[in-house]
Amino acid sequence: MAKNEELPIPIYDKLGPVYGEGSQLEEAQLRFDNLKSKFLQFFGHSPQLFARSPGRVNLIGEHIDYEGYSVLPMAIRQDTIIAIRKNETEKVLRIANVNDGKYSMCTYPADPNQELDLKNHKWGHYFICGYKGFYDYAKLKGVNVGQPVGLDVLVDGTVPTGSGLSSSAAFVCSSTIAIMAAFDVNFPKKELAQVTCDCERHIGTQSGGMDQAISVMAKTGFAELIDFNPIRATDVQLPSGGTFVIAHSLAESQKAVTAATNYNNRVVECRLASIVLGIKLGMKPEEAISKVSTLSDVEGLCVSFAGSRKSSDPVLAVKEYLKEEPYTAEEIEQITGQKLTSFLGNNAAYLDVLKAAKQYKLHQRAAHVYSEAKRVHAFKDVVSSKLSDEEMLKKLGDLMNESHYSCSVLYECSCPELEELVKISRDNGALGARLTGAGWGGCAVALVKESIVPQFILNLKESYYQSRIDKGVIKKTDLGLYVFASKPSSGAAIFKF
Ligand code: NG1
Ligand code: MG
Repeated sequence: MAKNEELPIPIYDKLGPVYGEGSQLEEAQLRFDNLKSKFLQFFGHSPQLFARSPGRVNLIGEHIDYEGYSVLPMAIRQDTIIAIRKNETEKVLRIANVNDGKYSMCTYPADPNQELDLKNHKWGHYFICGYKGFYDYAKLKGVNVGQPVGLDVLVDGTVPTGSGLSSSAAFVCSSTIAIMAAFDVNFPKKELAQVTCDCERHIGTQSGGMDQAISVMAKTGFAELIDFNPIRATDVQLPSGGTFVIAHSLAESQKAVTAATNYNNRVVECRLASIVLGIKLGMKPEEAISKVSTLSDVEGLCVSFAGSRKSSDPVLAVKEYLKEEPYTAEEIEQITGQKLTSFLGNNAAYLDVLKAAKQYKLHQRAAHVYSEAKRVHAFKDVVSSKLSDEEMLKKLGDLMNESHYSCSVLYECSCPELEELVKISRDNGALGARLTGAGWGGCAVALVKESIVPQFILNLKESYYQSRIDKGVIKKTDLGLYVFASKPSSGAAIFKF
């Protein structure tokens, strides 16, 4: 039997295989009916087909995908659904949203070579990422898709934006898949995972491939261990008796807008840390600059002699070779013998980081990445061990807490709201709780004993959300959108009916 990642995106003629049964299926049916009738209203004809791709919650392995390390997310039920139709008469891309009060229609030329105006961020840009990605890949594979035609597109997303649940990947993946299906093409999942990861970078964030990989490859009932280079997904069966509760801090992290000081800044710090570490571990500066791009690239060189005992633990090498005080650009340039702009300057996003940064915390960022990479494998090992479910859950919770500490203290990607939410979660019986996704706002994920989940959610409502409802930050009736328990859901799909 072909492996999951080798298979193409499944094509269904009904919703059941993805949305199950009962109220969930009914809800999905209503959404698709609404999408179909609104499409007709907007564009005057019916859609050709539909595509969906889910958001995800990352259980452990934060900010390490772009460093080449494995991560462990699961897909959630919230997703982006897209209706699409080729339009041979009008050569434009018309991208509309069912929520047209918040997201008004965007139009773009039907030109796969267009550049996105990043200074003028529009929600439709994410669709164009998929559009460019599809054409680039079709060309690479020698698939003839003819002259560009117009596309009519209607989007309905239920993944909360700026929440660390990857609404962006749900949108980019469903877009790419809808376009691909509209051209009657279907690529294997692992190729799509790579294409969508690469093309989302057109938005400016220099992200890793976790979100797209899980969105494309997820399977109902499983979290997935995602490896990179090459992309691979291994099913992870979570122990019974535990549930993951996702809670939004209500601080929205606008990653596309704050990239230069937050997300991309950390990508650059890791890049610099890997080069400096490579040099300290014996590489020639020119060699390190040309060959090393991630911390995983230099892990093999990491030998340290702390306490006169030889060790190949990269965390110890960081302690020995990277100073704790932040580095200035000049200090790094002295070590590398080159201007930072000369080896990072060909990437506009990196250039923005260099302009904004005053110093670089190489020790802390590298310490986080190497220790977090170990925690991912520890998590996987616990799940596959012979421990009782109860013991497993306790250990998984501990690992999640350690991960949060590292994100918060070493990677500095938390924020006061997330700290409060994580503390409240633990105070109310969570076995572990941590920020999830990029951070600087967005959601926390807590591992909670199944038996106390309803009470846990009630307590969170009381201690975290009530004051925010009173202040009018959110509506009481919307609470279910901000705090919910989640089971591992399925990956991307195409619907033709
Ligand atoms: P979020 O913020 O959840 O979309 C981002 C990156 C991931 C990963 C995490 C941090 C994008 C599209 N995704 O996720 O690749 O690096 O942060 O672990 O930016
Ligand atoms: Mg995202």
